[in-house]
Amino acid sequence: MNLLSKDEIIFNLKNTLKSDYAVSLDHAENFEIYNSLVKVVMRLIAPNWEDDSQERFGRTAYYLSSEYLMGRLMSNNLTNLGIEKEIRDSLEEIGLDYNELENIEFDAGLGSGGLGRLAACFLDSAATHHYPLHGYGIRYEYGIFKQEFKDDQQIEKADNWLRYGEPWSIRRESDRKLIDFSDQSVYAVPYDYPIIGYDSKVINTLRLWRSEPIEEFNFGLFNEQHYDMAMQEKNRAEDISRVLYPNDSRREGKILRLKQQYFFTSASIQDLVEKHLNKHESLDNFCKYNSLQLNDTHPAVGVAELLRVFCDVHGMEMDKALEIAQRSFNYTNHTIMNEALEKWEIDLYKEILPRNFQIIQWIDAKRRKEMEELKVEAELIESTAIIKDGLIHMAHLALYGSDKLNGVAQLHSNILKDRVLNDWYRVYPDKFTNVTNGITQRRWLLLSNPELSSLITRNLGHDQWIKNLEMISGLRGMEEDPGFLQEFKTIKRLKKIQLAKEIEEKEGVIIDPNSLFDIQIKRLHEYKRQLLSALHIMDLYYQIKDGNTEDFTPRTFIFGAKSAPGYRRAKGIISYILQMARLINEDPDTKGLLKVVFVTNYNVSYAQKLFPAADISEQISTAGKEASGTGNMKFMLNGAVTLGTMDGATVEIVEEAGLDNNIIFGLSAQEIADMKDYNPYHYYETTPGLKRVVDSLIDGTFNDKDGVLREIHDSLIHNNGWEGPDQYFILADYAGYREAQKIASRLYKDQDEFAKMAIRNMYSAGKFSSDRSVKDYVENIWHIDSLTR
Ligand code: NBG
Repeated sequence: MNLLSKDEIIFNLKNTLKSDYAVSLDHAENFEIYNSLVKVVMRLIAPNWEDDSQERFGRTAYYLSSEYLMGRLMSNNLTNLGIEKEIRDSLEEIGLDYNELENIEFDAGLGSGGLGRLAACFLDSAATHHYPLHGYGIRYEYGIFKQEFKDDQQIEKADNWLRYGEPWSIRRESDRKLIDFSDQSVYAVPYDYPIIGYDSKVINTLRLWRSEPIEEFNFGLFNEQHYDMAMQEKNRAEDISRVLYPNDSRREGKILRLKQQYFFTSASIQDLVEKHLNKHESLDNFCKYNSLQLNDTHPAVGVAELLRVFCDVHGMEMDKALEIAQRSFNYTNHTIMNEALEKWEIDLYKEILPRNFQIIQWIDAKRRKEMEELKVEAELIESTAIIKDGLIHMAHLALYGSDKLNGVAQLHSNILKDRVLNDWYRVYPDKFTNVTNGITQRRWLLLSNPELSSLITRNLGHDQWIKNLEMISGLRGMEEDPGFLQEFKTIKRLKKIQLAKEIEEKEGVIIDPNSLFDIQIKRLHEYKRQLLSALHIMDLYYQIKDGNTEDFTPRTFIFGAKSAPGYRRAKGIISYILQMARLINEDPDTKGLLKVVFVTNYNVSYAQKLFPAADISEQISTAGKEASGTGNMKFMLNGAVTLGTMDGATVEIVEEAGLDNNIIFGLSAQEIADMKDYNPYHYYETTPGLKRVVDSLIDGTFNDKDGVLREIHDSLIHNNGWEGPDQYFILADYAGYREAQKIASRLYKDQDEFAKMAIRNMYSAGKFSSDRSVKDYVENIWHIDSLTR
């Protein structure tokens, strides 16, 4: 890559400000400077990017995902290009502050949690290691909502992330695709984002589709002064890519979601077919050159859509097209929670996508016949049906249409085989495989924690861990070196001070960096059990009120989480924690002992400040429910001790870092599965401290205007007719959790020993790089070669 000198950077920046905004540096707004700077960088990478998007001769992998949680792009891209320092220095020279510009950038929040962040990590890893992997998704006009708190409740505001423009993407009008639904047609217009690897010559592409009307607006109606009606079609078209996960509590919302899925998947498949035919004579060898990864079931419509394009448009035989589909697609399952294993009502589906539905029917019939020929028992044929009980089972379509299915951690993959998809496993054992998730150490250590990164590099004597995280194990034993130990502790303290400052500014709460920072940051969901932690905090509070503070380790509990807007109980749990935080923080008796903070609008940028500052990483989901978790890996890499259950990838974390260096409690996945006639009431009555804290939900301690706290309370101990009590075994695990917390606070008293545990976690994190995950996909699923440059 041709790098620019400082003078050239300044010269180009000034010129861009002139040409694009007609302002000189002295009068420019920060966002104008930010946008212009990005444009300078875009010009720098253009030649390489063009080469890489033209190439695609060899076999290439494509990630189809409804979510990409990219976060901010500038610092990541500049670091990966190796020009962050030059840019900083250049800006300084003209009196500008890089950090201020950085704060101008909105997070690209086109995702809601781990699944979307994983997609972003994979793109980074593939580009870094020269693998041709491109992403396809939706360019939502508004990303994940902006969270605010009012009267101790979450409220959602539109995330207007495009307000200042979108300098990192290029709109490619000429590549637009026509998308037909039964009741409307729209254009899918692509916006391409460069995916810049670290110290890499390869630039991959994330292509996000925007939905636009065929006709801008109805001139005739406008002329007749029916202004709203004149814009109706335009709005309807744009609604398709308006927001991430529109509320689907009613039929209209469900239709919109289905349209979103078909919209981006159809556009992507049309695009791939076109690209393929530009290079090859026919579609016969499509599966030789293209590997399509279905990220969960959102793009599963693609199986039938590929058949439509191959057969209806290009005249291929259905049987042959299905065979090619089955060799092109692979499917990753990210959860065993029922609500995410998508099923569509036949009537709704048929109404919107009649042809796609016909094809699914054909596929399902074909599957039945094939299984009959294989002499599969009738019962299995029925249970694995794609269409049954009035519903289309998208996971089954994805499975049948794919070569491989993978879970995202060993335990999760085993649960898929043994329980959730056992019927499929019995028929197609060879489809099943595992790829344990990972995270990119570039964003989650190098960028988020430069201080720790530098300590690692200095002590290893090289920085190869940035591209090969396994190298970090070279620090094994360093915890016994007093100098290293001291430096680690100093850095941890520094990161805690930085976070405390951030929290004071943003949340108006003062926290003490000397206290133990216990952090739980993830989506709010009952299975993740933020409530378990909250109940225990009440327990500590009552202990303080009772005067039992001898030996008390001062602690700060930090939560960050968004709840789905329509998820009543999750919102109730947020409200409970917010009220509790106020009660505790305002009570003079807790001074110097206990603080609780629920950070507002938890997102990637906030996460980058939170992970490095943690002492304890809370990973306390009901065993068997968390498919993998990736936050657990980010904490580990930044030197935190996991306090958690044996769930998801935490099982593998403990395998790598040792049981002695983490604090594990609770029922195992097997024990939970074996739990018959679970009686939480018994625990409620007999577990020390439990009854009092559970009752704090309803005894008037907190405001329960809409009755949700009572509902949560009752759900813990009563059978409500449609579900058993305490679905997530909070009461059964309470004693274990309380004990684990005691152990944590005892361990923390010996600061050196605690830091040693944290360090052992850090240097054992090598396996959890997304570079390794991507290599696993490459070797076992995608079978692509790295590009030589
Ligand atoms: C999430 C799981 C996490 C997992 C990520 C990435 C969904 C549907 N699933 O445990 O809950 O780490 O996927 O695989 O978002």
